[in-house]
Amino acid sequence: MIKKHDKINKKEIWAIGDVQGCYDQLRTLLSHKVFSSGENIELWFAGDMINRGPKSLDTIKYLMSLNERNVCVLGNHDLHLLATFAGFRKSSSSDTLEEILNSADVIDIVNWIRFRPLAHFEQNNLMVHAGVMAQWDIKKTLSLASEVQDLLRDKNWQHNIKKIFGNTSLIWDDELKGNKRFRTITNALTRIRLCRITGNMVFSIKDPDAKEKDTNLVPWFEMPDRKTKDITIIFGHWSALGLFIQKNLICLDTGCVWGRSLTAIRLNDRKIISVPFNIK
Ligand SMILES: [Mn+2]
Repeated sequence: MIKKHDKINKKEIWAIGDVQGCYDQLRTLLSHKVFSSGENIELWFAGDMINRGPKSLDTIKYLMSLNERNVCVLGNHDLHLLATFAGFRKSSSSDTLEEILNSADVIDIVNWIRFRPLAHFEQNNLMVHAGVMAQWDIKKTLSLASEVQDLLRDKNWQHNIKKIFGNTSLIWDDELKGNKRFRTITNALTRIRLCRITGNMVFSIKDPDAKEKDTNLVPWFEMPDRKTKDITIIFGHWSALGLFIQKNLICLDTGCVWGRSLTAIRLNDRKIISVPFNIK
């Protein structure tokens, strides 16, 4: 007889990097034989499911059609769609969100997106789109993520959304209140790459080797005394870093939307599969 916990332990979690509307590549990736065993497989998406790529509408509708066991955390581009829909942010020339905004299903899509989490934690794995602040332990990370999730899930979310956009404050302080607090949480979870050693987030630099030129700059995960060091953190957002795997860190943004590849990793054994942007 199979006990319930045996079944749970057999679960295979596959984490997938930034899709950004690369629907054909996603479907090709998921047609790999490793996904054919079906029901014990759970897919985790590291955010930025849409925008910049060619097929954001197909991508989001496909993700919405997946079983509820699958997990999508929100990235900056997903939040940008919500803010654009709410009229708070304008589309930029590089956006490819019009097909969603003009879709007859836009309300369902927006409502689905705004109920996704900003952080997901299970079996000592934390998935966020970008990163976490050094001072946050796992309990605090999840609790802060839920503060922003509550804003997005509220019936007044279209009013609330302006509270999460903006670059102040760039440094975490437990005493932050109101919009500064919400912005700092959102920026860390969905936009962080490099920090000053003082803890200030820096958004103008993407080069992972920037620390070679400026020793005050460090990737967020190399901040001293980071309180989540014992947890495996799965993230995307940093295509210049690319596939980056250490004992407790997995970056999965392999820049499919920039013509590179879409990557999935099985968390159980770290088997990797990937599909190039140019599918043969
Ligand atoms: Mn991103």
